Amino acid sequence: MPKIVSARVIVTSPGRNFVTLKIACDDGTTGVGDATLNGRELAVASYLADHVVPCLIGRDGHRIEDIWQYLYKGAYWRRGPVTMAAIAAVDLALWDIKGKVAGLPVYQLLGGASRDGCMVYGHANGTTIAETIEAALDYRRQGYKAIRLQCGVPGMASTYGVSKDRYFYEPADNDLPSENIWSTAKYLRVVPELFAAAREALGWDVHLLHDVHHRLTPIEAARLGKDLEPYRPFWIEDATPAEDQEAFRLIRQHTTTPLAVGEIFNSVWDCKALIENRLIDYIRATVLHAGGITHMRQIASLADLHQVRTGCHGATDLSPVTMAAALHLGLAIPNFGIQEYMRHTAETDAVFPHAYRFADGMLHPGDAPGLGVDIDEALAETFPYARAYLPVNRLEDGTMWSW
Ligand code: KDG
Ligand code: MG
Repeated sequence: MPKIVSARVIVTSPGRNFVTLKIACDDGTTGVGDATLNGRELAVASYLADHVVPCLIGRDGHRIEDIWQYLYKGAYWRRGPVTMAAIAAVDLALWDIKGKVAGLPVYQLLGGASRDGCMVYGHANGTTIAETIEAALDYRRQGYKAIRLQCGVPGMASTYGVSKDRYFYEPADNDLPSENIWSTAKYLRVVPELFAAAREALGWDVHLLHDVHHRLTPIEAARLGKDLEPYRPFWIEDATPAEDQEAFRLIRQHTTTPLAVGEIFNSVWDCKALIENRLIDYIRATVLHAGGITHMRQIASLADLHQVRTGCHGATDLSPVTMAAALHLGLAIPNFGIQEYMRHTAETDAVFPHAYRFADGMLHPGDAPGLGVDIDEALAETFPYARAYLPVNRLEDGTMWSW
């Protein structure tokens, strides 16, 4: 048995902040896990270093399920993004170690490949519709089969989800949170225009997606879903906040546009009703924020029973460790749908060398034993932590957006 002899928390900021756990065993094997929680990174770093690491030393690193249960149930305080990101980091590192000991890529341990690769979607952004279409055409030329479309809202100075950079999008920007102003009426006018222009320019042989970032009430989301139906979107994402899972029933009653939600979920309990009542089509929870491969596999299995597919979160605040783990899981499970792929910067890729590769609109995790990703600790040390926050959203009259 590989006995855990050390576990270190590494905080680094190669362009943005990442928290990584590196576990080492007495047989010399090491494994890496991602524990990044955008804008709240140090809370997870402390949870791990102060409360989890001391409990890991001396344990059998092969006992992944038992360690998961021990950390989840044993703590008494279940769930929540900080806890579940910390548990995920341990879980990913242990799957990495198991794969290395077995000499197999993790997807083989999960049942083997169910497909040749994981279809991904890229982000086409622009301040205007024309700019977004131009970016989308660029993604098409690179072979993407699915593209997310976001554009600025006329009359609004800035829009969350619309990058200043063509290829790299980093929503967490300031030392203190910046503020965006939001108008639902203006937004609901521009998105159907964006999709009409996109179908005109790109045709019908490409999947088009859109992220609402939880900005609408259920009835407003239903309106957007209906208005987009002629353009057959692959999904609209996070149409309304989902703490109240029942809210999705109202959207569902009004539109056949597929619904995706869950990038901020951290447990199967956050989506149980959504899945069992078939109120969504894609579940966006991730191996990082939903407790690792062990728990995400459970969510995916529940979803499979109800014909819901995965469409896991894959923004840049999820490190290449999460991307690798998501690809191993996505390659293996029967109900993989699509994987978000926001490319990391060259600095991030250098700190996290990885085996996954992009070709023909798909990502493949590669065949290196384990997760096929590591952290270059010497390089990581050259990028010190820099506090950064996600922006806050307000309505035009200055109030915080309600539920
Ligand atoms: O940390 C928050 C980002 O990951 C999120 O805003 C990105 O909504 C997002 C997405 O779908 O990638
Ligand atoms: Mg999103």
